[in-house]
Amino acid sequence: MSFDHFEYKGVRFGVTVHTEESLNYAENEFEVLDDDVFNVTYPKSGTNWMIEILNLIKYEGDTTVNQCVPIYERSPWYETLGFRELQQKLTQPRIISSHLPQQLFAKSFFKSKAKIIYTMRNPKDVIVSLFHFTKILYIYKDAENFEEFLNDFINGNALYGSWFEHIKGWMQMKDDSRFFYITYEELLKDPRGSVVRLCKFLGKKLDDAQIDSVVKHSSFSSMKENKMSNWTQMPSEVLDHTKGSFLRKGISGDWKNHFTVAQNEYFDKVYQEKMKDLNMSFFWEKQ
Ligand code: PPS
Repeated sequence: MSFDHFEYKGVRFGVTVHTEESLNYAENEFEVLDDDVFNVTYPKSGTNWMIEILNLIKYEGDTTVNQCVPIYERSPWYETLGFRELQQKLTQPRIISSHLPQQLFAKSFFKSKAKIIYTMRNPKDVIVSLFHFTKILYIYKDAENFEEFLNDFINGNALYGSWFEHIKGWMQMKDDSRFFYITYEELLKDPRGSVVRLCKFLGKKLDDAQIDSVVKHSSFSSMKENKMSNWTQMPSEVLDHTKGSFLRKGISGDWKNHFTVAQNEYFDKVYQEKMKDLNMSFFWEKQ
């Protein structure tokens, strides 16, 4: 997976998306507020879905903000260039996105009462989603074949580094009361139950109609129709809308249409090896 990159503390970042300075700001200077809510993910794991859900919860099911502010401005990624300007427009409680691995996260978070919601997705579907995304996002060079792409992913040669290290790093916080983790697959299987659990974690009391509204307006079809959520407002120099959509399929298991039997077996072997020291099992391991 080829993109102009530099390394910050051993992790790959994208030239024009990040700088050494923006990452240093995120890690060492950014002041976390006690009521901040962080939406943290490895890329292509459901970040935008969670932005939509969390903002709808914040506004108790009211869709006004979700329909007039672009999703990437509602909850910007605080490690990226341009965040400082967008930050001025955020209202409390701020909902802030990040793809940073745990070891590079804001130091001030660890002294705060702020909360993190960490969303994970079957890595095979992450690979497929990312593979298609590289065809439309300007920072990526011409898409390689899937085999090379898979090997880059496995070796951590990706924007924001290794998926395996990301999961293992963040799972160190799994028992922290400020940390909530969920999977993309759980969101798909039980969107209402997931929203109820999120409200509980956030201390938000929504009635049934408000919860219904959150679920309805964060569905794949609603987001795909909402021009403030479907990334169609992003200039074509950044996202080539002729080659695909940001909201592509929104399903679980699309990897079965991309992996060969041999690639799948190889990935399972690597997965077991790399994840063996994490004493957790995930829904997707049984698929
Ligand atoms: S990014 O670029 O890292 O911020 O992308 P991210 O938002 O994490 O992931 C994009 C994938 O999430 C899918 N998506 C959804 N799936 C189901 N329901 C809803 N509401 C939803 N919103 C976004 C999106 O389609 C991408 O997955 P793929 O598999 O490519 O369709």
